[in-house]
Amino acid sequence: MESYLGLILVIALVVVLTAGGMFLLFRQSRKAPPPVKPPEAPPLPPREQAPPRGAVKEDEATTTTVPPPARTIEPPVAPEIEVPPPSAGRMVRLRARLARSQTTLGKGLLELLSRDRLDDDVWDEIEETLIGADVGIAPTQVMVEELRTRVKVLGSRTPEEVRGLLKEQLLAQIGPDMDRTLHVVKHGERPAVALVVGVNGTGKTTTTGKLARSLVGDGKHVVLGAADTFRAAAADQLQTWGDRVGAEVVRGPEGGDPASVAFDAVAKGMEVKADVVIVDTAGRLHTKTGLMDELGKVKRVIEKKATVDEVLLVLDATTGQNGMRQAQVFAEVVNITGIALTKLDGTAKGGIVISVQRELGVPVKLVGLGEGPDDLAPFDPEVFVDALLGD
Ligand SMILES: Nc1nc2c(ncn2[C@@H]2O[C@H](COP(=O)(O)OP(=O)(O)OP(=O)(O)O)[C@@H](O)[C@H]2O)c(=O)[nH]1
Ligand SMILES: [Mg+2]
Repeated sequence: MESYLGLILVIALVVVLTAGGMFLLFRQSRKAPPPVKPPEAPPLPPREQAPPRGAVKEDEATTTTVPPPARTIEPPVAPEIEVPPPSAGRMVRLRARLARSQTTLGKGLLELLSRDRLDDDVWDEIEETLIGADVGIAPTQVMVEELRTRVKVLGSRTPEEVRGLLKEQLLAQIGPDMDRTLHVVKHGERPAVALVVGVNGTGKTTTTGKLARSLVGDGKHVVLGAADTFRAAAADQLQTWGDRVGAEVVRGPEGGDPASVAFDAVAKGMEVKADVVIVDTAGRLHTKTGLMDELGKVKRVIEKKATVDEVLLVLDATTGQNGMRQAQVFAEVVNITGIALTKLDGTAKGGIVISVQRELGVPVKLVGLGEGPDDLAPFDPEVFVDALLGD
């Protein structure tokens, strides 16, 4: 009996131990495994700050920078002052842009005029090419008439003769003798003043900035006036241009009086004995008449203090006849002294140089040939025609 009891006790002990062990095991398996901590991601390399909106692109080929560009923005450094290249020889540097965009005009005409037989159909095509490139109807007729006479006299033509003929006729229409100098020479102690006008989007602010660079490159002390108070971004855009070349920018509150900003800019120019003050204006206001009234006022207010030496009308070469009509409206309000023809790199209608001068009776003084900071050149008719026709 006693041995039975012992056996039962042993069995009970075994059962209790087995059950306890299984219970522990079961609890263990129901517990979620401890979360595995992912390895720490390596810290991201410090990123360079994105350039501000409307900031200009670097043209490394032509711009020297002092001091060498900083890689990061920390710690904050003073804005770099660039040393832009001078204005001379710019059009030669940019002629490839013209040659590329004006192939229809130049090469097209060369090909047509080189044909053995120049019948009426060919002359019609020549006429269409000129009109299609915005040369304008009257100048086209003069050119075609001249070319017909000259070709008759010549008889058979060598490629050199055809090229010479075209060059001569295009140059005659462009007016190689027009005075294209920018009036930016100071009057004793008083700075010269240039006013930049035009409809919105034509490239006024960009041209003002590029011109400031180019004048700084020519050794002039420039002050800029941000008289486009229509939107705050306009003054910021000009400020970016000014900062890059160390040109002071005079600005006013958004929605403020543009004439008063222009006046202050001229006053600042006089105070710091600048050579040139360039005033950028708005391309739009709430009403069209308002804009024209405002421009007239800006000019009159400046004239209380200084002479407005140059009124540059900025015209977008891609807008053709439409742009020309707008130009007329400006010409009636302010006495335009020169045209800055922008975006010539983006249109095949280079003939607008001829028609706009004819319509407004004012020379093209500057041409915009790209969005780069140094893509503005003093207009040189000879280089222009050579670029159209190729060497
Ligand atoms: N391809 C090319 N683009 C140009 C040229 N000139 C200006 N632009 C571009 O035209 C656009 C408009 O230029 P802005 O200078 O802001 O024009 P704006 O006349 O001041 O415009 P608003 O202030 O709105 O009246 C910008 O994207 C410029 O980069 C040029 O010669 N060639
Ligand atoms: Mg602008």
